[in-house]
Amino acid sequence: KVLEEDLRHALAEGQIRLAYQPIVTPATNIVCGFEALMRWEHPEFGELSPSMFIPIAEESDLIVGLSEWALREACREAAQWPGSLFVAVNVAPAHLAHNGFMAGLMQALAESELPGDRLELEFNEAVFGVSEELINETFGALKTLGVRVTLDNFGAGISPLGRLRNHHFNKVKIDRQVVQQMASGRSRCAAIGASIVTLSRELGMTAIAVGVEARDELKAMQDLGIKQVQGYIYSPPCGIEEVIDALATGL
Ligand code: G
Ligand code: G
Ligand code: MN
Repeated sequence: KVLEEDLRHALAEGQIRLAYQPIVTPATNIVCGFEALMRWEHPEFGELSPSMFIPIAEESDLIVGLSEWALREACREAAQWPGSLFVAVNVAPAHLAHNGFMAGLMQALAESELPGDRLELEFNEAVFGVSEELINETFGALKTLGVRVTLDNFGAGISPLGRLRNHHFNKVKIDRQVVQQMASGRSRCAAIGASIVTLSRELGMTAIAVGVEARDELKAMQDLGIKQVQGYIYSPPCGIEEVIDALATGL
């Protein structure tokens, strides 16, 4: 409750910012985009992770405002990056289900002048709590803007395959736990990893691996033909200044 009260003022007080983690093509080591990850610099408790405060925001009325802010801020910052680098933004289900979602998104693109095809939206499995009709209608509108959609944390939970049949995600992000298990050399884990990659390909989705930390994990992902990798092996999430410096001096 104390945190909820603090969170209510955190945006206005400028305590919330976005960190960015590169997403890399492993064959060439070329960065193709960044995922925006929220950070809260709490005046008393220091830096708080979103895994701690996003659930608080979701239980209150704060999540839509935070999620809208993240989308606008990410578009604004990414518009300054060179070339075709994309930014991936996590979108809370309540934000997607909110009336003003598409209007806010179009405004974020218009005011930043970020081309739609440089924006990706990440949804975790909780998005399947939103009605099929609304998801499809919204995904259709996003597609006309060129905005891509990613299913986040795939393999971590129940992963309803029936819903994958009905919705057109452009990407699936393989969960860190699955990545670790895939590299463990256990055949049952490898089978699950391989089938996620096959399923993605058959459904026309790009598979991306997240949370890759070690060389053997990276090798396992490359052996499976995964074209995009995100994890500490390349870089942790960094502040925007560091990202801009790195983009200027070469990554
Ligand atoms: O960066 P970190 O590993 O601490 O993030 C923890 C979780 O918080 C991740 O699962 C991520 O999806 C989620 N998260 C990070 N930033 C945002 C955000 O801007 N919006 C939403 N809805 N979730 C976020
Ligand atoms: O939205 P999503 O759950 O995909 O967010 C990715 C989360 O994973 C972020 O909170 C980020 O800080 C975290 N992360 C990214 N790379 C690694 C990694 O290599 N190892 C671990 N432990 N966490 C990671
Ligand atoms: Mn994510």
